[in-house]
Amino acid sequence: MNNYFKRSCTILLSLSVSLIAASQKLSTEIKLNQLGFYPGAKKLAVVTGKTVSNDFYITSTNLRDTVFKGNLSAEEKSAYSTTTTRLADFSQLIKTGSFVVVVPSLGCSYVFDIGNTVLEPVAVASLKGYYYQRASMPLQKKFAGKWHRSAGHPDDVVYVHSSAADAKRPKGTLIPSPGGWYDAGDYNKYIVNSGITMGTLLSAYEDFPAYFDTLQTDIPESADKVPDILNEAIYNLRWMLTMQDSNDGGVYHKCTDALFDGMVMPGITTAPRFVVQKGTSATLDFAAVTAQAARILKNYKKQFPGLADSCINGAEKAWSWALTHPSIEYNQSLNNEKFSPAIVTGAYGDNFFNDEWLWAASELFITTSEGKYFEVVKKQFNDSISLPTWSNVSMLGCYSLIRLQKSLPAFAIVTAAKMKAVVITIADEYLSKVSTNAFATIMGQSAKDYNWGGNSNAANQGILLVRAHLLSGNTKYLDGALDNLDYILGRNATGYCFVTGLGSKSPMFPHHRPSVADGITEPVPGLLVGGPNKGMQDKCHYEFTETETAYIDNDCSYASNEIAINWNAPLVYLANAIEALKQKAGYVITIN
Ligand code: 9MR
Ligand code: 9MR
Repeated sequence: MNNYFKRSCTILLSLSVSLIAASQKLSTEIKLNQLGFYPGAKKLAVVTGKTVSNDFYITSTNLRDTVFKGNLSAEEKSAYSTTTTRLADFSQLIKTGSFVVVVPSLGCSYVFDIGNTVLEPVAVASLKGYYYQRASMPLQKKFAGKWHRSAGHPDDVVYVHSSAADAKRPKGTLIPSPGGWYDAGDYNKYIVNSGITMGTLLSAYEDFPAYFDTLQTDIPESADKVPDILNEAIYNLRWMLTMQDSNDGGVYHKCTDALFDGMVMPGITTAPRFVVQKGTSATLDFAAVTAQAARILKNYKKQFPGLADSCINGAEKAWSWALTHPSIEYNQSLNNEKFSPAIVTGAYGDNFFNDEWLWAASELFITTSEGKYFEVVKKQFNDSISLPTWSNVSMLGCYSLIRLQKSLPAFAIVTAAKMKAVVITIADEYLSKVSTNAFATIMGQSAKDYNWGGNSNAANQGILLVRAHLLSGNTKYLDGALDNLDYILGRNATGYCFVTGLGSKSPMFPHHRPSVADGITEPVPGLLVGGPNKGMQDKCHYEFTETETAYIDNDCSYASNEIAINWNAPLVYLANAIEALKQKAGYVITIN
């Protein structure tokens, strides 16, 4: 038996009179954040089964004590599946403890908690997730627990692929490219996807430095005087630095096998590794990350001698390369017609570069104050910027300019103000549509939210709302961000808590090579799966196939059940931002 029923209500022979016999059984038709709720925050469960009465109850886990009674809202039909919903709102309940929702004739929900620290587990586990993705080093039992493993992919010597060959580094040249995180369920390392991931994690730190200063995730570096989120990011940053060709500043698109490794542990693979063609998106994403890292690491010069300097030098060299190669696309299928061996791993191909220019220019401008970068920001910025994805990174630059607006020169203030307006406009639109969504979330207001890695849309929408909250001080935006975290943790049409190792019903079979191959029942913890994806590109057998239910907890399903560093990062941001802000937002209640 897996963890489905880990925390269900206790089955009792005698029940209090208010609860009918059916309450004894766990009902998966009651969907809610399976970790729980802060005492001072909104508390919603969604009932997707047919009910005979309008009542719901919140009771102790043994069903003996009823602590709250409420009415279900009228039935609504969801826009993106045949699911019908009724909301159970128990926001007024502020008593701390472990409870269940009971709906007569349906049964009871998974056990959830009300408490001031209920979301700490997701904040910590999502960040710790990166440690488990580390290439080239063994994961010790002391830090990795039962998921300890030997090192995988040393990458101390990798080939310069023919697509990347030039006079100074001809085909077959060997370079070192060790370390970094595996991208996802596969064992390759991609600069473009590392870009948005690092930008999101470094921004989490820049937005909440005091909070992260004390957040411990029990990684090998935890004993040093550096915040763990930076320690973790630096592990990948050092790898990224190896991906720049020091001869010209260009950055290789990825460090990869030619073919995906099998579903095996990382330590046993022997296929040769390659760095492939330098490209404009990889090089500009690299410039953005290293420019941002440089200004953060300035404060850690003692701990990391020379690292901040290497970063800013790398960023400037990358920028120069991009100026002379402004639109070099990494087009894998075209390359495969010309070069061998053919490379068939993740493509992260992108032929639209305005957003990478905007992001790199923003970070370089903030770090160096040089006007030439701001010229590019001004040229590339327009009001139509939208939620970030790996191929659309404009917003990351805007977030940074907004964050650091106080230190910007006067001539940049107007642009930063326009960026703020865009963020607030999008946030207001999200909130205005909450009532049109049957799960009362921002996620799922559009069918487009359910694409490959859609769960990261939920988290990225949450970040945008956190930013709107930081800009305005208005708690309604943070409440919206929390609604999307509730989505990720169980208040969704599938009823899954989408983070491995958390909640009562979470993915047991992610498309994640170590989790498949390690012989351990529980998957590697703290990893966010992609979630419902109407594309179902993997052609696996899906039990449910509607837009918001097209998810299957099967390791076949890389289109709905893989994990990826660019999906975990916004979850790290969202969960930790909410933790950092919970006191001020009034979510925490201390009863003496
Ligand atoms: O494991 C791979 C996963 O990381 C990718 O997201 C996915 C799509 O590119 O491909 C997976 O690899 C599969 C490959 O594409 C086809 N043969 C089976 C591989 C494992 O399921
Ligand atoms: O997240 C990527 C998604 O947006 C693309 O549609 C998909 C197909 O190209 O690839 C996804 O990224 C995968 C990458 O190519 C290889 N590693 C696993 C990534 C997550 O599935």
